[in-house]
Amino acid sequence: MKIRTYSRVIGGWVGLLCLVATGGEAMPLLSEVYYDAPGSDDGQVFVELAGLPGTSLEGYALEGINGSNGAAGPTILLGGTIGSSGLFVVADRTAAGSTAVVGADLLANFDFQNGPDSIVLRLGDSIVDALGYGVFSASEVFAGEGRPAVDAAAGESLARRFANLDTGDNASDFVVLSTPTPGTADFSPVPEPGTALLLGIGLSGLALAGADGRKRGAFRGAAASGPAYNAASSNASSDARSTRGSSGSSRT
Ligand SMILES: [Ca+2]
Ligand SMILES: [Ca+2]
Ligand SMILES: [Ca+2]
Repeated sequence: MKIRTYSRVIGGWVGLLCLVATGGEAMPLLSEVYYDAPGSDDGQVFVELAGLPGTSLEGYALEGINGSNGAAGPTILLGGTIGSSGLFVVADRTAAGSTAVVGADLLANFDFQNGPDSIVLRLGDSIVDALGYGVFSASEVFAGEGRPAVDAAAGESLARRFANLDTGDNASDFVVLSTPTPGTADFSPVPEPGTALLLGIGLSGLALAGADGRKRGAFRGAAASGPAYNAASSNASSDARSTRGSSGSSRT
């Protein structure tokens, strides 16, 4: 079972490598971001990365990009190694040095803004992955990929839809989770090339990802049942967020 799971992990990352071709090795990706807890965000919010177990995060950094003016910050310098789960959780710490985020791998003092804003994952000066969320006006700065993801409501997170797939379009790659899941993930099966879902989200690179016959790319061999993604919630949030986006960003 474990061997099979591992082969899935490797297979998934081989597919990803073909898709993103970032230069010789599979990079970690943003897996989930939780930037707006109900009420205060202090010690509540987190960013989850996904990558090959054993990947060192030395030299990587997470950085917010302010949607209203493009300013960078906060910047979190990463360290440590992605564990056997394939996930790594960076959690906000309180002034007292603790966090409410269960299973945090690294604590830092940060609070990414409620949208429209962006979060980037850098290796040195190179951007490895980026997620912009919310409704950006013409004068606001989108530093994500493709189209922005929706802006999750307070208490909800944005999570990558497919474990081994980064299409470069945040709106396609991220969905809203009604319940954030730091340290765990239940990725959707990657659809077959030519399916309605595939065509609907424009994942032209899927033929590469599925070329070895593996349809599922969960790092952790998660159960094949449907994910906990809340599509209804996502739609509702989309409606509410237009209003919020136009009122500007805030940190709480
Ligand atoms: Ca990406
Ligand atoms: Ca998660
Ligand atoms: Ca909040």
